[in-house]
Amino acid sequence: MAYAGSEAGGAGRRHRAIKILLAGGFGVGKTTLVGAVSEIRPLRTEEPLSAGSVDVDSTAGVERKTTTTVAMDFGRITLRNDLVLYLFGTPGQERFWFMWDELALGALGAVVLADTRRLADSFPAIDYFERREIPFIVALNCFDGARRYAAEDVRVALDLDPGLPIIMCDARSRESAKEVLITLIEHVLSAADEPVSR
Ligand SMILES: Nc1nc2c(ncn2[C@@H]2O[C@H](COP(=O)(O)OP(=O)(O)OP(=O)(O)O)[C@@H](O)[C@H]2O)c(=O)[nH]1
Ligand SMILES: [Mg+2]
Repeated sequence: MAYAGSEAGGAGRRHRAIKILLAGGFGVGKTTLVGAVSEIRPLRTEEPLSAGSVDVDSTAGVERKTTTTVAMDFGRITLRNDLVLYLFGTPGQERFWFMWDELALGALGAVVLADTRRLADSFPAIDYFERREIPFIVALNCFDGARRYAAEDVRVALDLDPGLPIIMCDARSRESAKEVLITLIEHVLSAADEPVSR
């Protein structure tokens, strides 16, 4: 499989394939977003929530949730006819985080999907990408009935840099999910333009 920045195709046609990660806390809508935006039937690794999980993983706000991702979600989207994104959704449950290092290999950037009702669940993902210097944006999945917060309030709560994009989205909507991915690509490109500070 082609990863970040790889190019394929001959005779003047250059195709760029970019690997993007989608991370965030348990049940924030990662699998939903990959399913909404992918033009291939997404690969999913859903398993029923076990009885043991009930005490560990809060389903507050997503009470109807019955399954969880145990390895990854995988989808693909063509942004332009020469630009293809491969989207890897990470598992949200803490006990599967050992998968993240595998999934992060070769990733050009990441989206941290967050639910404002459980904002603190985003910290491990934010911390992970900051430590590895993988560019990321934060997308707030606006669940029905959840209170809306201004992006700047979320920035303060999550202690995010001023230049880091924070956008609202609906993980169920293809157009909204696409906008999230375009915002990330623009952020990655603008970060690449910045002079390296020493
Ligand atoms: N109302 C509403 N429900 C949503 C939205 N996004 C996801 N859901 C629901 O929320 C639940 C959790 O979504 P998932 O996509 O499984 O979340 P996840 O982040 O992949 O969860 P894990 O892999 O277990 O961490 C599902 O029942 C979805 O149908 C949304 O934007 N609005
Ligand atoms: Mg999932």
